[in-house]
Amino acid sequence: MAKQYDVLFRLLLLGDSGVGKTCLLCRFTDNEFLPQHVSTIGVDFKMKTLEVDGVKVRIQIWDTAGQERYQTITKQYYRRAQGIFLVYDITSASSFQHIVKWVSDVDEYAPPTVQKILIGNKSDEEHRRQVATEQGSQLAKSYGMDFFETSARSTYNIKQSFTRLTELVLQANRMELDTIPPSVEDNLAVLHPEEEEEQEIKEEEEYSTCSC
Ligand SMILES: Nc1nc2c(ncn2[C@@H]2O[C@H](COP(=O)(O)OP(=O)(O)OP(=O)(O)O)[C@@H](O)[C@H]2O)c(=O)[nH]1
Ligand SMILES: [Mg+2]
Repeated sequence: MAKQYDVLFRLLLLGDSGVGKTCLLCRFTDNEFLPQHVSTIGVDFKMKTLEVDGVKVRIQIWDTAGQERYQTITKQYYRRAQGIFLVYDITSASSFQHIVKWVSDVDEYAPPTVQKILIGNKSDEEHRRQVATEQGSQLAKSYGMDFFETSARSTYNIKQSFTRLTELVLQANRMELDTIPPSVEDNLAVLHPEEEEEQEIKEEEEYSTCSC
């Protein structure tokens, strides 16, 4: 049967509890918004296929719990990520200050080639803003990352930010993809074979707790 995608990448959502990681993911994959905060337990994931630069990219997006007590579990997922969203909440100065700590965990546990972007979520809550857009863009610049303010509630910049991180991961892996001979069956997906993906999903499903 023809493969529905060319390549599979894993993206990870990190940031303090309550910044809106689960809502960003549910908005992107299912176009839904959850008004209540149901804390993620451990990790959860969702899949979506995007077409970027003519390549069909299947993305497996891992949503992690921001709560401290799950961090032993969530850190085990860093090493297999090719792209990471570092998320803070524009109405929470502490969630912004903690980005430094999230970045240092990523430096310690994720592969050095991992692509990162900074997200300031809840941009619809302008009246409660504690972090200026300029502060977010300066911090992103200091880390050499792209920066987006988003709103899972209004959908602002949701598709753009997921597409941008996917593009960055694709660019970072492009050389590897281009060196695979076109005659190889299912050529691009050879980087991350489907069998491996299915096996891993089975193993990982025991953690799946999505509430949307
Ligand atoms: N106004 C507004 N509220 C949002 C937005 N995104 C999320 N929220 C709200 O923020 C709260 C927390 O959202 P979650 O997505 O559950 O947060 P989380 O980062 O996944 O939290 P943990 O799973 O505990 O790490 C919920 O009440 C959401 O409705 C947004 O863009 N705008
Ligand atoms: Mg969550």
